Amino acid sequence: MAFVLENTVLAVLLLILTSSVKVSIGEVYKVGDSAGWTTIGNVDYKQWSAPKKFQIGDVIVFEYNPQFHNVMQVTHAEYRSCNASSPISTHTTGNDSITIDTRGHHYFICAVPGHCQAGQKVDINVLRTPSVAPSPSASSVPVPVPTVLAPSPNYAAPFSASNKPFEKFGWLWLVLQILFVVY
Ligand SMILES: *[C@@H]1O[C@H](CO)[C@@H](O)[C@H](O)[C@H]1NC(C)=O
Ligand SMILES: *[C@@H]1O[C@H](CO)[C@@H](O)[C@H](O)[C@H]1NC(C)=O
Ligand SMILES: [Cu+2]
Repeated sequence: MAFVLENTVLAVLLLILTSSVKVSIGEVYKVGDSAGWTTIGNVDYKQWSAPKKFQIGDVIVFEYNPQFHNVMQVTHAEYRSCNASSPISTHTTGNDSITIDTRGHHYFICAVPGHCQAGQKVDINVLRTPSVAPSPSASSVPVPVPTVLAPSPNYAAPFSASNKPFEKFGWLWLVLQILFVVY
């Protein structure tokens, strides 16, 4: 019995470890995939974003011809009404990488007249991460990874250090919960 228990703990720990590693690396999402950010071809950006599990630290890339389009982050009401009169932020390079660093909805529209109305608008919704402990910021900051994806080590380092005990405690808590359910 003890042997089985130990194996279960190990398996669960491994599972949680691998899943949390996956969570901590920011994914890069190109809006519209190969179509990019456009009004051509009636790209359904709702359909594009709906199945995606966006996480904090993910990078959203808008690729477009800056002569014809732009990117503005707006509020929900402005997103719905395609109102670009007071954007939260404006991006105009044609190759804009936006790192998502808060939970919830992030609404983006093209402010060129008619484009948002034609469907050039997207909602990036970051849900709660299911595999990490319920601490205020533990899951939110990507652990610095030695790849080009690591967004800013300077910012991430102090956080990940201070969150270590929290994360460990979270795993332990999860394991105990699972064991409690199993036995
Ligand atoms: C657009 O949004 C701004 C700021 O939110 C608001 O003052 C303005 O009335 C809105 N315009 C329209 C046409 O809804
Ligand atoms: C956009 O920028 C990324 C790096 O941030 C680069 O890899 C990519 O080739 C660029 N795309 C275009 C069309 O310039
Ligand atoms: Cu446009």
